[in-house]
Amino acid sequence: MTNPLYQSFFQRHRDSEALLMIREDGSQLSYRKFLDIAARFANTLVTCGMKPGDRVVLQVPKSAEALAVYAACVQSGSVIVPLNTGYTADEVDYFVGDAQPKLMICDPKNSGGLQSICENHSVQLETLDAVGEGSFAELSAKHPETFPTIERSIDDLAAFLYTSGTTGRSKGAMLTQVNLLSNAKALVETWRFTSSDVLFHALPIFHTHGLFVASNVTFLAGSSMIFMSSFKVQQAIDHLPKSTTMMGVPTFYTRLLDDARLNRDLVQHMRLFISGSAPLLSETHVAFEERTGHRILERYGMTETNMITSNPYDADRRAGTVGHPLPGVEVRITNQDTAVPTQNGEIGMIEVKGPNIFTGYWNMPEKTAEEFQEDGFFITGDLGQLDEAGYVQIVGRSKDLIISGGYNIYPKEIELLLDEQEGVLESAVIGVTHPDFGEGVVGVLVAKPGFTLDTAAISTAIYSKIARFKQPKLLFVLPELPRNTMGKVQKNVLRDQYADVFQSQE
Ligand code: MLC
Ligand code: AMP
Repeated sequence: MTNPLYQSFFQRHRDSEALLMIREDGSQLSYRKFLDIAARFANTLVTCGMKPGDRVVLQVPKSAEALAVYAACVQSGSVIVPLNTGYTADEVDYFVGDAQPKLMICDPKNSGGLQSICENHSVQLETLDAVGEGSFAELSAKHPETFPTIERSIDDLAAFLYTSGTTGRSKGAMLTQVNLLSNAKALVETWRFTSSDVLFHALPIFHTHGLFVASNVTFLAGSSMIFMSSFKVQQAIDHLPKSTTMMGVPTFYTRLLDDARLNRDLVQHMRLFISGSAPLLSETHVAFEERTGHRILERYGMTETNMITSNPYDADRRAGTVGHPLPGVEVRITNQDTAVPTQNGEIGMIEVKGPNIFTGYWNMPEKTAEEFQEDGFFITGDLGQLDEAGYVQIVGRSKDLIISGGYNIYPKEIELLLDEQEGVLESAVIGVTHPDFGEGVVGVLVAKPGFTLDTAAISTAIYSKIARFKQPKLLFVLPELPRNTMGKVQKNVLRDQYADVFQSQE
């Protein structure tokens, strides 16, 4: 039997009584017990009719059992499609229709709303709640704790992760075993993870950061996790003294800095703090070091590429940079117009190649082709430059993207929805500096002739349509949108105009 991902992450620990995780309620779970659950789940997936390569959509609260569904998918050759728990039924309808899974597992709280959607798509619906109970767990109870691991090759699919796009339609990034395995190996090596590490894990497990970066590194190194359902400062204060590492988005770090209890004593047991998914402000980097003595290690990645660069473990961790390419990963900066590699620190497009890069967007070969150069480099849509020591600096984005608290929000999707509202002629959605989330979403509306817009009514109207985190935190009405001579909306003018709206709310 070969199944490289299962062998590397799980098989090695199959009979190990070593600690995999401490849950939020303080209970402990060994690798062996976790893999017993995963094996029962793998049997359940098979009895639900799942064959290797079939998709299972997972939209459940974070729990050890939710993570065991991932392990079960790896063992049974199923492709996991994790979804943000904030997505509404309308959004889930699109993902289920697009991914064409055999099975969806959801939070029991949402099953009423999702039942008809799943029926329409001929998808079986089961449930799993925040403590790992639900119809899926019940089905698994009758199955054995062993499962004959399904043979998979390194190029077989392991996961689809949906990522929005400039057109507003989400795309399923297809990730293979080698994408995940090569990246986990590079990260364990670069960040020196060992079985002695204890990771404070407070990230969601439906995105690359919490599911792949944090969990895969743990599995590969045989480390342990303190596994929290979400990030809360009080829990970080309670658990950092028992941890050795933490991974977070910049909001985790700014929230910690806002608490006077964060000091050197609290984190003296810590070995490494890692930040990613959104830009870490230099001032956060500096303030964190002053308060704790730790220099945060910033890294850079993307759903389609896994992790691309990292600041060094031993050498200088430079604030405002994302470090060097990971082992086995090639990065180049190219001119935006000519696509020729830039010289002497010139700003250009960040392009990347390596075993970490996804195989394409599900059912979207044209979209996939658009994002690769002919020589196989993937165009990230981020703009960057190299400093004199070869550190990559991200200086902007060529894609119209807002990153709020580490979540990506594509303005087009929100604009399409705002434009549908009664009396709205057109809209523009921008991200401006937000003290907690880094960037916050602002919507700017223009009324149709003869209409007066009620922004509160519009907020209410879109409430159940899209995930809360994507919804504009503020809406403004203008007589018209600023446009350049080509007629293109000048979002930079709007960003300047509304630059301080969240600051002034504090
Ligand atoms: C929550 N809210 C947000 C938000 N998170 N709004 C904007 N941006 C966000 N990120 C809103 C909720 O809808 C709610 O609104 C209110 O804020 C409070 O919700 P909450 O659930 O209590 O929020 P909180 O627990 O404080 O969550 C904030 C957070 C969380 C920063 C801890 O968003 C988080 O864990 N982010 C991490 C995202 C992540 O893992 N990204 C990795 C992507 S992978 P209301 O109005 O309803 O009250 C990737 C690749 C890579 O990017 O390189 O890693
Ligand atoms: P996602 O599509 O959710 O995977 O988000 C990927 C995007 O997050 C990248 O293309 C970057 O724009 C951004 N990103 C990730 N890490 C960093 C970082 N350390 N600094 C700045 N931006 C980042």
